[in-house]
Amino acid sequence: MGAEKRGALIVLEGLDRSGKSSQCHRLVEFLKGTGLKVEAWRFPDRTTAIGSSISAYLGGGAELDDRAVHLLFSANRWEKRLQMEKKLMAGTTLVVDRYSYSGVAFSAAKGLDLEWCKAPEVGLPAADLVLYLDISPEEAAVRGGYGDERYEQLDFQKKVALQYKGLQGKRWKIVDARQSFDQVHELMRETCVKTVSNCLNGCHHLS
Ligand code: T5A
Ligand code: NA
Repeated sequence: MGAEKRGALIVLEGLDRSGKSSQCHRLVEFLKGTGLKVEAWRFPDRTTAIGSSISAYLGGGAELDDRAVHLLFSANRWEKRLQMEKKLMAGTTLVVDRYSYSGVAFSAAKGLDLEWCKAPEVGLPAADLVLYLDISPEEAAVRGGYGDERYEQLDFQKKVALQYKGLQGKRWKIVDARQSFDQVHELMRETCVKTVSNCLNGCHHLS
């Protein structure tokens, strides 16, 4: 995509239980309230055939090779690519709960080669803004529902946190996710409004 006028691709990333889903919905409601066209998306999208295999794996009910799982997560994004691009080009902003960065961070934390992990993500729509909900693995672990799924283990989350650090780039904003629900939302608002406005005016720079 070039410098067309379009919606923004805003991604929320962070450790399990950092508050992504809660903040994603809150942010979408806020942006809608300003009159923008905006939708909440999430990956994995568990509603597709690929997504249901991922869900079975995450729930512990299926054993799969680590590389096969990695490619399933990536394929789950690719199967949504056309729809994502259409929405963005039509001026709709997408607030996405996890994206390629989760794919890379979680698989690399298992010990898979970083470049191998990144390769299948190349060519997917690029995020205009990545909001990283920053919380220590220890603090996330005491939050509700922790431990229900495969990756929700303290030692593993520490490795994921290290991988995320290595992925941070210039389109990232680090948000202190230890704050209250309302405070975290406040911290994200301004930069989101600015990003959406840049995209709608065609002032963004896509690689
Ligand atoms: N994965 C994902 C990969 O390995 N590769 C990939 O490519 C992708 C896309 C499932 C797993 O898949 C892995 C990563 C994950 O391990 P998921 O479906 O996004 O991914 O996981 P969920 O279990 O749905 O979500 P999370 O565990 O990541 O939680 P969230 O969305 O970060 O947190 P949220 O909003 O649900 O909140 C968690 C709890 O904390 C409380 C909430 O009330 C809730 O109880 N909370 C707060 N408490 C205090 N202060 C605050 N500010 C709070 N905000 C929320
Ligand atoms: Na979530």
